[in-house]
Amino acid sequence: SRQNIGVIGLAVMGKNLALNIADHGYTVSVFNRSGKRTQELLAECTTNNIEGYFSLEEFVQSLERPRKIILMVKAGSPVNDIIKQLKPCLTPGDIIIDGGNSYFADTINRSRKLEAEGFHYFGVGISGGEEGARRGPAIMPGGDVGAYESIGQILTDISAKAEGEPCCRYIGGDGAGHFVKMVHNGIEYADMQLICEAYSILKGVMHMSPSDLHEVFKEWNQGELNSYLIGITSDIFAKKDTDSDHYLVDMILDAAGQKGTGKWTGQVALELGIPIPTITGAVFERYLSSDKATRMEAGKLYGDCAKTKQRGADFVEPVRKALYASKICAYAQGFSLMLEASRQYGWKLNLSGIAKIFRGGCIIRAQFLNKIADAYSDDSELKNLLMDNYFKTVIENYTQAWRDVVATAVTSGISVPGFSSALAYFDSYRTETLPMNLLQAQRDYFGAHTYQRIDKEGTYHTQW
Ligand code: NBP
Repeated sequence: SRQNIGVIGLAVMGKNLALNIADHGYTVSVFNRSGKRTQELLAECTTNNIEGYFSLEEFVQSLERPRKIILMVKAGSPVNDIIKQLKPCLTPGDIIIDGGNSYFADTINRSRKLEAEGFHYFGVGISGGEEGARRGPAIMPGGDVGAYESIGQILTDISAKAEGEPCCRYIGGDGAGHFVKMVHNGIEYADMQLICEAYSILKGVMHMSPSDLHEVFKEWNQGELNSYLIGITSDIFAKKDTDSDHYLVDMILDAAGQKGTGKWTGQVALELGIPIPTITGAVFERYLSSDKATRMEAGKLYGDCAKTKQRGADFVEPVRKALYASKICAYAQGFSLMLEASRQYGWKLNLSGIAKIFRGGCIIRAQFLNKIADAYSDDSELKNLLMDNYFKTVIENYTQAWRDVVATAVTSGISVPGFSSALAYFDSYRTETLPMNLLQAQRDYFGAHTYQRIDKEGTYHTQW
């Protein structure tokens, strides 16, 4: 009998996903460009549910129809290469599923082409890294809703479960799944940056050691900040270096890497006209950090040009509040971006459902996603999370502490692009009268761009 599903690409993600699918009782055929990875997987696995193939044609022939083939290859041209090689072996109705981190616009193009040729194409965001792929990732499938019936059960079975619910649900047409995964990663950038700023402040103004910080984050993880990222941060602060008598975190070079999904989120936000300053700020801060040599030079040039404020133990709680309030703004930005993309691309995204998917398997999994899910299930047309009652109450209660923390950091010369951009986002968002009357006057002055008036209808131009 033929196999239920195929996986192409057996690096970290594909291999673990194949094992996960096999664990759930499905039979899986696997193929990799270089046979070595296939041999390794076959040698390593103990299940009878996996069959390895060394020819793409035989691999395709081994699958039941409609064929379901998951690609877990590097994003970009490898996906095009594989599709090109696969097509002659396929039959109309077969389903190609790209589970990698492809750019959503590429997915839209591939999807249109293949659907026109009679095939089905899914762009599926899969989050959770190696461990997620093996034990249950968050899964965001985008593609033809009819074809989803053939793959939905398998994807749901292998996904993470949060509070008993699968972290997988149909997201929308063509690029929707990859778009949502991209925004997930953008939010992840912001979330990580905000945690790093909390660390920077606590270290800077309270001289906390890694073991103090371990305790602080451990406690924070018991409350409303409870999340995977806060949990691993607490673990990280407890880890001693094996090559020195320091904590490992103190021995790690402060130059951040990235793979580009944060950058894409920023680019798309600029195109769609949605402000996400805390997310883009996090991307920029990684860029800034990566040139350590120049920062060292500038550090010598400017020396100590700010006087560090000293704060006592009662400053931990304001920092926690500032972190939570900033985090709310970062998520508000990411969800606003999805709302606008949903409108412009016609995806009809269910933002409550998406918040629920993020609760398990993925990097930003957190308690507070339940609050976001509630906000959008109470009002699916909600313009911004800041307009929701629960979040309004938190921000109102925390805003004084938040301002105090940002002011302390700024006075002390501690860079807090995340905390401060989130606060500025909130302040701009809630300000009825921004100084853009002046900006409109400037535009009209030098470019005759015209302006509108507050007291009467029409478009005006002045000879300044
Ligand atoms: P990589 O992104 O490192 O890709 C390696 C795989 O791509 C290998 O199987 C390789 O085959 C195959 N490949 C390449 Br490269 N070029 C190819 C081509 N022209 N034709 C056919 N196959 C080709 O693997 P990964 O880290 O497992 O990630 C897979 C996907 O999942 C990526 O899109 C990634 O962004 C995404 N993702 C990764 C993570 C993570 O934590 N790593 C998390 C979430 C999503 P070879 O063995 O013959 O070189």
